[in-house]
Amino acid sequence: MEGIISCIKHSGMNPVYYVASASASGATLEEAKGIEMLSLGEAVNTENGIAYPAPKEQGLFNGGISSAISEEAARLPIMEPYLTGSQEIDRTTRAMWDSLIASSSMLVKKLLYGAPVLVRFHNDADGSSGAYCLYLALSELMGTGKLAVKKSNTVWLMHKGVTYSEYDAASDILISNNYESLEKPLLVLIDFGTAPESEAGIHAAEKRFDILWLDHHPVPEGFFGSRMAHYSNPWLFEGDSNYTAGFLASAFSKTLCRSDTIMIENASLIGDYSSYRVGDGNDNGISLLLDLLTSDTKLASSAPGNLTPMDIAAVLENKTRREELISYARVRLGELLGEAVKSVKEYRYADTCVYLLDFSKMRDDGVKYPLPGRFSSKLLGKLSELRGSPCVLVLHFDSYLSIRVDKQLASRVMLLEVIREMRERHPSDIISGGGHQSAASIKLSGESEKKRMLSELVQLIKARLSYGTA
Ligand SMILES: [Mn+2]
Repeated sequence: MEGIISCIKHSGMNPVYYVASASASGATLEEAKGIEMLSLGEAVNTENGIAYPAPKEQGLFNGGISSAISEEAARLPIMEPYLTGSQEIDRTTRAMWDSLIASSSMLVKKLLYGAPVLVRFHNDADGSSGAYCLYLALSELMGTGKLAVKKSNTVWLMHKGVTYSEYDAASDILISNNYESLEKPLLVLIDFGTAPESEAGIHAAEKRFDILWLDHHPVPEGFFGSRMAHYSNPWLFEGDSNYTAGFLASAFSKTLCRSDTIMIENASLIGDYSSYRVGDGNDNGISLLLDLLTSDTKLASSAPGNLTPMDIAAVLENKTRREELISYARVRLGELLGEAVKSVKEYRYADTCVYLLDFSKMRDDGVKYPLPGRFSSKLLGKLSELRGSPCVLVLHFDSYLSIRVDKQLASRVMLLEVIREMRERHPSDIISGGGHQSAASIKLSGESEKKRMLSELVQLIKARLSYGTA
């Protein structure tokens, strides 16, 4: 096969070469070893997985390959939007489709060049289900040969937190430095980052990467990301946070193939308490499982501290292990909820109630599940159920505060406004804060001011609850 070296991976003993070629049937990418050092852009012939420099007179030229790749990138995405039958979801999907197709073309191009693709996803049921849907689509595309890429350079990274920092950018650039690539590397972000605090990190990353960003967090006014070519967020397309990032990533993967991912989509909707979830709204087990695996990575992951879609696939495919982990998650969650209900402090206010919980006291060392944010959502549900009316929960765990407002009170307490006010008052005590209007978090710079901050936070929430009763 004649081709050109379009990417070189340097991380092992010997470099691995990625050879892009074009034939009558389209563009292809294969992996090869070299018997001598080859350079990026060099014309080669490959035979049995070995690449040899092409004779000078062969007359290969880049132009043919690059136009074959561009044609394929334009041809492969499925132009018909992925519809579910739910009017609200489908309206947003239709509005966003052209933009998803454009991003999909870019991804196909990167894959055909063998460029490194780093996928960072938020470490919860929503983010991980999004990464998993993308992984399934890529596996199917490559497995069926619809995309003639023998091996992609995709790296999956679980992301802890709601912003993309300069530190994250430095770490991603370091990973990408293992590769030399004709085509700019691609960074895919799923379910996090929509906050002004991500700006420095994203700008640093943009020097090295093209960025494909799928998020559903509320878009702040004047947000820099909205101007980026491949930033997709339902808030910009007649939707809101109910259209989860996991669902968005699933819809995005449907530009490439139409495998059935309804169960995973629903796990993302359940995980983020979306009003679009189907069924009785109870957990379908998969959402609980993803919460567990992303919290306690040692249960399933192949690399410490990280979890990949391949790790998730291994658990989902093993029925015994899957059931065992789901039931473990249920039992542990049930126990902690029972304990928490007894330990919360209660501040009654007008027709509602603000609860405060010190979660640090409740977690044994070593067991990370459930993480405080996920737990606070579940606890709010339990407390509202027991009280028989909607309420608010503030949970604190070391310097981390997690706030949850029952959706029925969402028009009275807009958490992103509460957090903005807190930050204006205490710019040096708060490192970061954000999320959704009814589910958000604050990271304090330390614990010395925690008590004061908690009481102010409760006061601010109470004040807002009172607007609605006036
Ligand atoms: Mn989400």
